[in-house]
Amino acid sequence: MTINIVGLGYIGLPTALMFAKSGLKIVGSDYNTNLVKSLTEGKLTFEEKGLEKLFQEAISNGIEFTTDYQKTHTYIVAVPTPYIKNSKKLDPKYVISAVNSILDVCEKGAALIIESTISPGTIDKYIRPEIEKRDYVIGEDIHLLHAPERIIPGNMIYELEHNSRTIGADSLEIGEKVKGLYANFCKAEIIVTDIRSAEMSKVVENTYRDINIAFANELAKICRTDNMDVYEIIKTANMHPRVNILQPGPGVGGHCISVDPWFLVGDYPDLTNLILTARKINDSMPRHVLGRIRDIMREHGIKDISKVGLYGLAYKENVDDTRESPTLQLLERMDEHLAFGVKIYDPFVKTRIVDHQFMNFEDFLNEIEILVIMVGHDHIKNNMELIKDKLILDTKNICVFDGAYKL
Ligand code: SAJ
Repeated sequence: MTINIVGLGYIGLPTALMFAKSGLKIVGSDYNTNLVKSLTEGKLTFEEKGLEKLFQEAISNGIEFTTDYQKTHTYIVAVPTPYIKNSKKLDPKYVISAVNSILDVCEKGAALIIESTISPGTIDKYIRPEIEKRDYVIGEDIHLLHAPERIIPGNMIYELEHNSRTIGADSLEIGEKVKGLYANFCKAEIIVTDIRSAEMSKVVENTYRDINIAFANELAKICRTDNMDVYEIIKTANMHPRVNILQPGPGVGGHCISVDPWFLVGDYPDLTNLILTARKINDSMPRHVLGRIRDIMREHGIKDISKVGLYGLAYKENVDDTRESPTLQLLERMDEHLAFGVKIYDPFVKTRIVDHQFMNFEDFLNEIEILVIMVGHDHIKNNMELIKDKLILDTKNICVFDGAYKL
């Protein structure tokens, strides 16, 4: 029996490879011809720890990549679910289109498993009607499931195997069958629940983290005004057995934590005061970093913004993913204020995506006086010697020597 994985991005590809490694017959489909071509030629499309090895194993097990959808019995949909900038609501267009393409070819009784993160109620509101339009009976002709992923970029392969997961299904029987499928590679607990609870719990998980980070960021601002060490305070508070405050930083990026809470705000605008405030605090952090850069420039009489270098374009450490990254958010703010010329470097980002981006670390350092650490890549942790003589704004608290400015 073939499993057709639809969408071969950050989630779909590693998931497809894990299934293939476990010995199942896997076909990965994506409408992006270049991506399919690259995978078919044995070239990965993004960097991730352990992915190359897993890719080779999956290839030996006969994984195939194509732009077509397969006629089969099991589909896993992992397409993007962006949000609409103004309304902050989820845009389900890619999921709807994938579901329709599947309905065109699937076998009777097929299981359609949606892994993409969706806002609570999306399946009832947008997916069921697409199926019913075709006079299919849900539960007989098609089985609908939601199995949200939980893996963190940078540690995806390990987490695919070791994180527990949730399967939302209309019927317990089908839910249990799909649980058996995932148990081929997932060694942790798999909980079967209803579809709405699965949708909601996924968004709640990421919102919880967003709120916790917002608290840390707010503490950082409070501590800044009265010259207290926020890291020391969080470390001390976390000694309490029931306290676990996350770390402040230059902002929250990525396609998950900075996006999912908006689904709740968009759908329940009158009920999401805390969630909205947390979002605003985290979105305000790039501006706070700008303020800190201005403080340091003033203190040292530096007037030329091109003497400032931002280290890190990715949204977090040791990944090449730049979606919603705090550095990009900061550059956007600077553009609004007509402040151009700041220099940028990220060892993971090998194509030029912004102005004044350097491809060589030492060239970058030679051009700047103030180094702003936006991302705590291992690369900079291993190169502390090279940056010692700079003025440093360390937004990630990774500098091992005294004298660096903090958030
Ligand atoms: N961040 C902080 N302080 C912290 C931790 C993170 O400022 O203490 C920032 C990071 O620098 C980054 C952003 O938050 O900009 C998000 O990074 P992350 O590592 O916390 O999370 P993601 O977006 O890479 O992955 C999250 C995970 N969700 C949770 O931890 C609840 C992951 O398990 C999900 O699978 C993923 O979202 C997703 O796909 O939804």
